[in-house]
Amino acid sequence: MNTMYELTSKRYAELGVDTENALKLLERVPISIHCWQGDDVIGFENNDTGLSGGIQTTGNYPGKARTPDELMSDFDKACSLIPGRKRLNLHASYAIFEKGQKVDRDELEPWHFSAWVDYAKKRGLGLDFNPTFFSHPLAVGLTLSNPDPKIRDFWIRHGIACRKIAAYFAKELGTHCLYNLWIPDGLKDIPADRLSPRLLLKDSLDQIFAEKLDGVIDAVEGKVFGIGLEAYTVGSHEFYLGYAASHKGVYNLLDSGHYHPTEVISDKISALLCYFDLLPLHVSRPMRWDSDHVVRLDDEIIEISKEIVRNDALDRVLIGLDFFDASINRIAAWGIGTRNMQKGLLNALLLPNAKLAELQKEGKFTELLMLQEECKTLPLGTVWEEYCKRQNVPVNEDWFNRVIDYEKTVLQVRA
Ligand code: RNT
Ligand code: ZN
Repeated sequence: MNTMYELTSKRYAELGVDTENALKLLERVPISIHCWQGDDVIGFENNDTGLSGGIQTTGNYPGKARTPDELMSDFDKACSLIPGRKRLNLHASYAIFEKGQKVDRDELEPWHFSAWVDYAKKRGLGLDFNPTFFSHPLAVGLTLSNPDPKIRDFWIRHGIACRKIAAYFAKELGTHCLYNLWIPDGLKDIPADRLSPRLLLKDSLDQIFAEKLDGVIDAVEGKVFGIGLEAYTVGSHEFYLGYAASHKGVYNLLDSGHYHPTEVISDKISALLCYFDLLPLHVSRPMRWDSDHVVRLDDEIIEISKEIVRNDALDRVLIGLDFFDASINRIAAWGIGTRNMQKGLLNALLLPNAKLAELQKEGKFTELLMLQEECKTLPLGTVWEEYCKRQNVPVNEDWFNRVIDYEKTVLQVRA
């Protein structure tokens, strides 16, 4: 008797799609999962500043991670529910200090992250890294664009220190480390001078990126606005695109929450692939603003995934996630968001992409519309279940029971 999967494979074969090949490709794609969903972007510094920089978590679901051990254990739990290759994306604010030790951001050193390297090594995870230019007493206004040289230099030193940490990750783990720089710099109300802060930022970046470091892939992340910074963002899209285009080895990261509400990053992927060999992403879900909701398998994730797959860019697009919802179980949030990213990719891998492109080229738009729509009801779920089974992770909604068990035995005890 044929299994569901075998029958499904035959159905896809009728369209010229090889499900085995799709599964083989999918299992090679690493997804960089952000540590900060686990603790609402708080980190381990205890500096009482709270989350700042125009980003916000809302909600107070019990059981968030409060210590490195808790965050590591929660991340392990999440990973056990997620198939395929994973990387871990850290922020500088997750440095692990010895008891009583206080190290400011400009003095961070690789060994403050050695526990993370041990953790990653044991699990075969690559690490990505972000300097943290928010939630700090010197990050009340501008950071890398601050006219006060003392403050700007502090943040330049932080940026440089973090690149060295990124290089240490790459060396220790034998895989690249994406160093992504995002700053909150901006103004609440209409500026009198938009140029000067940008020139200062440009100079700061030149200092931070001056040294070539093996294994480090540098990126800059622009955005349109943040809460309390509605009028002006120093690191805007045009600013960073220009910076990346004119500085070899620096890439422009696209965050799907950082554009106007009807503007999407799926359309930008092919545009940037014309000029850059690599394209880092922060996949998120904005709702009316950069709200960082958990990624759903929605139209935009499906479209982003298609752009990666059909442009043959699985090795060129560095997929990272960036969402933080504090109103739901955080391990489930990781699980739902990451599995959805992978389902999006699988969907794209199972489309007759060459055939669809041919129809466009030949101007057969009626047939193109028909086939695109027919493809939407192909049995993607059966192939996804087969993938989860082969990857030894729970196949269907049963994975949630494991989250609930963990909530009862571990998270609730934290309250
Ligand atoms: C903020 C950016 C940035 C942060 C993380 C925590 O708007 O998206 O990537 O979300 O660095
Ligand atoms: Zn982001």
